[in-house]
Amino acid sequence: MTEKELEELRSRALKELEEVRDLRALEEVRVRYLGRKGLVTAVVKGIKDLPPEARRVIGRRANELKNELEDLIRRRREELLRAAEDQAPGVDLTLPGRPYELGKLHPVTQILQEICEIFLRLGFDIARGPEVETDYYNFEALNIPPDHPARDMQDTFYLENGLLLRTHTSPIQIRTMLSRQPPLRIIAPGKVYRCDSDVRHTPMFHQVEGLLVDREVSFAHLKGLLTYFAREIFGPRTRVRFRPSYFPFTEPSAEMDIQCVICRGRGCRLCGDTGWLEILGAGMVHPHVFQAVGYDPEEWRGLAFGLGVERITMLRFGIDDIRLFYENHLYFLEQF
Ligand code: 2NM
Repeated sequence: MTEKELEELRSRALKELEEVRDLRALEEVRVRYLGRKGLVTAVVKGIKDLPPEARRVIGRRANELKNELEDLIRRRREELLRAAEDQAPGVDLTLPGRPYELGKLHPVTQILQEICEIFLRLGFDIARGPEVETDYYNFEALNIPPDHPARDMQDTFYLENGLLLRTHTSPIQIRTMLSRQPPLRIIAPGKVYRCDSDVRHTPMFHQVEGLLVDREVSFAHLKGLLTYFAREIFGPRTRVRFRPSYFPFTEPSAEMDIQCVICRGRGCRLCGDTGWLEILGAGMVHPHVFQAVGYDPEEWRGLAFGLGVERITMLRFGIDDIRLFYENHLYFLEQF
């Protein structure tokens, strides 16, 4: 850096300052010359590397230029603020702007995505389907007979046209099996509806169901897959157990529990002193379901499972009231 170059830098800075018409442009000039990576700042920083005789002269001139520019910029800012005050009296242009807050994904959405990602990594495809369904896809094809309690008016929202709101995402599996040939690995995430509303139930909630169809699929695969899943969601040390259960669309059927996230198995209010919490239902696809979709039950085996996303989300985050998810209070939602 020579004295001449420094003089040129000064002329440029003065000219640019002259052309400034508003605070934003002024700030741009300030940053360009005096900012952390500014042109004058660079010169000042470089002084120590100059030969001793240049260091004295250039050093003094550079610091003079820095002080001069700081002074001019401060004066120009006051001038612009005064001019603005004249045009809009009473408006304080130095007030900071309104904070621009970022939104967040709903906790249920976060966990829904996390669940889907676990199964995507394992090679499952995501399948989707309509929320308005027919009796056939929602019940009949799933081996749920006409007199089954799950069909009760209490549980199902029936529409005037004979259609209904799906009560689980299983109709997606039925539609997928009808349109694709095995082997098959899918998960079906989505909203489901049940005519049920109290402290523990909301009329709409989210499910993820999974289905794997291949030639040699066993109950051991089901247990291994779901144990892996539980440890991905609740941590690698999570203990699980399987209990026999009943679903019309699977045989045999089971429910999986994890050791209580609060008392770790000792017994507390959350787990009803059992030490265990139910997190999903599962089983081997019933031959009647395969017959309904035209798969040969002698050739193909299927494992299937279904879980409630709100329930998993509550256990993961320690939320004790499902209604909090749908009241839209920011103080609740901002925490996740
Ligand atoms: C569950 C529990 C057990 C299930 C079965 C099927 C189908 F369509 F493949 F037969 N889909 N989902 C299933 C099995 C769902 O939810 C608690």
